[in-house]
Amino acid sequence: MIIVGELINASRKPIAEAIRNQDSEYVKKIAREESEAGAGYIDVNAGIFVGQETEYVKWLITNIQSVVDTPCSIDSPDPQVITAALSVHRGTAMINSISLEKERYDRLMPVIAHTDLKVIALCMSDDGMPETADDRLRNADKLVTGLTRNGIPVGNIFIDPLVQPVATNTTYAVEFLDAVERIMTGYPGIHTICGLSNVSYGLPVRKFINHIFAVLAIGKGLDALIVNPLDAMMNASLTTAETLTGRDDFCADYLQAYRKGKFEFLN
Ligand code: THG
Repeated sequence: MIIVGELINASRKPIAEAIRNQDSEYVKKIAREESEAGAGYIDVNAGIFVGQETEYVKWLITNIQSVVDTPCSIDSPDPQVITAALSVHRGTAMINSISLEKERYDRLMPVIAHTDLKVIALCMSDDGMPETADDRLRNADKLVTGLTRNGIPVGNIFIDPLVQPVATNTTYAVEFLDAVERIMTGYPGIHTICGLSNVSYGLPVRKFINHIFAVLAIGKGLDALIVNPLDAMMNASLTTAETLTGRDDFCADYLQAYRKGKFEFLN
């Protein structure tokens, strides 16, 4: 499982505060913690700061990269922010994200074409969010075709089918899960990724719903997640789900997690 650590997001109060106060020590501490907990990428999002997003994303990346080698996932809908962020990022970043929205697609594609960047591609277009698995597959197919034609190898593409709240429409979770399965079988070597919090929007005990949903998605082949890498229960669930779905030879990862005390919180 490829983990993208979600904590350096200005929609979280402590990060917004740290940015406002230019508290680089706090940002570095969270980056170290996410990296040590096993994040393969550190998501960086300053989207709430309209007009200063570019400046703050660059500041965050520079601070993160002063303490860890883990590459960043540059999380912005704005191709100009992503371009500026890439100018300070060293190593191979993840782009979060491209979509079929025309302006975003046309402005971002030339920036990422023929690079070895990892690219998250959202299954949405100017027609809006996808509802059904068929909507997601139609969008995924256009994205894979466009990205590969622009020299992005399929193995560097992370399709985000987009999670919708199950409280809004009880078909939403199933349609998402079906899409994951069809994308993973239809495009060998591709990755699928998502955030989890939208699925539980409007329901109580959200964290529990998010955990179960992650496990179900792993059952369909999901191989990357934008999550809090410090969440012990989530980590235990993810490791175990991978073991139970045939992705852990000799149960080696499960046993290693056990030896490292990752299941002790259950005692
Ligand atoms: N897909 C893609 N990118 C995304 C999302 C997605 N980026 C943003 C978001 N969704 C994923 N990132 C976050 C970041 C913070 C939170 C949720 C999603 C959040 N955290 C809680 C908090 O801080 O209160 C809880 C964190 C915790 O468990 O401790 O709200 O879907 N491509």
